[in-house]
Amino acid sequence: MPVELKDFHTVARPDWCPGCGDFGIQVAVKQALTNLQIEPHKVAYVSDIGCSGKIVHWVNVYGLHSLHGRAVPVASGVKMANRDLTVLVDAGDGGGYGIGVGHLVHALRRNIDMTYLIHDNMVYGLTKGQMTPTSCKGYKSPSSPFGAIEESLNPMAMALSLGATFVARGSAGDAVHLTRILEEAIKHKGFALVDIFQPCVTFNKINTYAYFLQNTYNLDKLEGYDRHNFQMAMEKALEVGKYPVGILYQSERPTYEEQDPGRAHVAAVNLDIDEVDISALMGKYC
Ligand SMILES: Cc1ncc(C[n+]2csc(CCOP(=O)(O)OP(=O)(O)O)c2C)c(N)n1
Ligand code: SF4
Repeated sequence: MPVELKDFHTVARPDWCPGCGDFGIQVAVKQALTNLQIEPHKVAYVSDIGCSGKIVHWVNVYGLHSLHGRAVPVASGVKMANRDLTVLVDAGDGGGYGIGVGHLVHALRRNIDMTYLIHDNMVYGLTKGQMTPTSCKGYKSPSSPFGAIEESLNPMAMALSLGATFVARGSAGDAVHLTRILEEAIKHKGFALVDIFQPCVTFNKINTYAYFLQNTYNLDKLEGYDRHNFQMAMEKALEVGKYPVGILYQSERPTYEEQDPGRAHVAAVNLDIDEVDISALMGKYC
């Protein structure tokens, strides 16, 4: 039976603030999975803590709401144990680029096959609007009342410099374009980072839907842009002024799991353990 959009709906309804950009991301995820005809039971969706993290409650697939900053290691374990699953991971910019940035660095190096969606609203949404690593310099918030002193993090350039094989940016306000990006990210063999501009309509009154509309342009419409050209991608990532949205970069490199010695073709979940004798091991502890 063909997979339909409604297969991904849940009975429970999201409790995000009306107008939150997370709605657009949720629609795009469901639509991308439908377009790719991936059955719900073949998807594992791991999330961080935050408003963004609640997404796994409202997409009808295997979901795991993990710890703040720790969604990537949990998802890595899922993929290593069952490589047949399509693994999606979601986090906010606080979880993904703040407390969890170390895990992102190593995930980029490892290139485990999964898609990492960062709901980049440039604030900590769930804890009421404090600045995050992607807040613009000068951004005033409860934790930066005189304006953010630090330069904001450039996740696109960071990912490229760490050997990323898929780097993209989308906008929650354009769910159609975001769906196309997510389809490519999910199909990509390796770690795909998709940063998504996601307006937090309650706490961020600067980086709004209108702001992102005015300050982005679509890379797909840029004549001559080659997403397989690292130099071009880095130039775009470092560009000052408007933000490019679309797939900045894609390349091929063996995944971590393919290179895992002895287990290159066997997921742990498929190992035949019936004949394994653990009595000697157990003897040590009895
Ligand atoms: C280890 C840990 N530190 C801090 C918190 C408190 N906390 C919960 S959500 C959150 C921030 C969420 O912001 P972000 O990751 O940007 O996601 P958003 O809510 O904006 O989607 C924080 C600091 C926590 N739950 N666990
Ligand atoms: S606080 Fe912001 S990010 Fe959280 S649900 Fe409301 S609008 Fe969305």
